[in-house]
Amino acid sequence: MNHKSLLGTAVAAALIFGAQAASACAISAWSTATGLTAADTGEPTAGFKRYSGRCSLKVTDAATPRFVTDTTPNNEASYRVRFYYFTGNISGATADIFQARSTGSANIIRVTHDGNQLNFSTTSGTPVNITVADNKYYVIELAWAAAAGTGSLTGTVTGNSGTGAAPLQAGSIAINNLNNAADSITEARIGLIAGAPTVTAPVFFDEFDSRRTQNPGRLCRGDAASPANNVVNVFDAVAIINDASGNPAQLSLLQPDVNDDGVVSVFDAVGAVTIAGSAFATCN
Ligand SMILES: [Ca+2]
Ligand SMILES: [Ca+2]
Ligand SMILES: [Ca+2]
Repeated sequence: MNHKSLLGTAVAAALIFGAQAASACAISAWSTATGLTAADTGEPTAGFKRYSGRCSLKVTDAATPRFVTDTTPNNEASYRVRFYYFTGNISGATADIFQARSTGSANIIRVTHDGNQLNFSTTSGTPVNITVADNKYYVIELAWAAAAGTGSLTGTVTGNSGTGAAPLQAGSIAINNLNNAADSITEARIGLIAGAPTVTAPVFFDEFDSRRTQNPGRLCRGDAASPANNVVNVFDAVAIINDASGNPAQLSLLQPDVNDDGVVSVFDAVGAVTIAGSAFATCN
């Protein structure tokens, strides 16, 4: 997938880590991998913490760079991205967990994690810190644009939502009025890309989606019963209980981890029931 034509206004460049069926997890949707192989993807039954579907990407150490790259972007002046990040437990140094780069290998968008905070920056403007907890899933949503005086990097970090109905926003990014018309994006990377923190508990990545002009949006939290209907009801709670049973045949192919702790348990089913009785029972 080295061609550069997929990223359209309405076409998702969704790069998952495996088919949504009982097949092996993979990184083959990505253009290249550095320090990672298919063995770094896997299912919950093998201890992999996924947000959606059966598979996710695990990074267990940062001694050498470990990341996957999407070279689909083609000198984009507008770029929207969403991915799910499980924070693990890292310390001692700051790691780049996301980079969107130019043809000259400059970081146009950079996201780092030091074990306590995510830091969001672009080529100018004031970087933004957002505090995150260890061992929780967060969805990072970013929108970037190049322009003379009106360029911007905006976005949100949402996660560690517990079993309450409302998803919790950890923070937002609003870096505006940038003179960045010369910037463009030609590749994106996720992983522990640079920096060498101590990784006491691994980090995970899931459900990367990037587009030119549309926000990919978040997946429907708690919508766990196939087929996806963007509605959370008792059938989803049942699917979560089935997932929690540990039977590989009963794994949810959707989003059973309501409380964003990386494992599926009865607490997630309780959360789904709470969502079902709330204004969040229907996702947009
Ligand atoms: Ca997944
Ligand atoms: Ca549902
Ligand atoms: Ca959970």
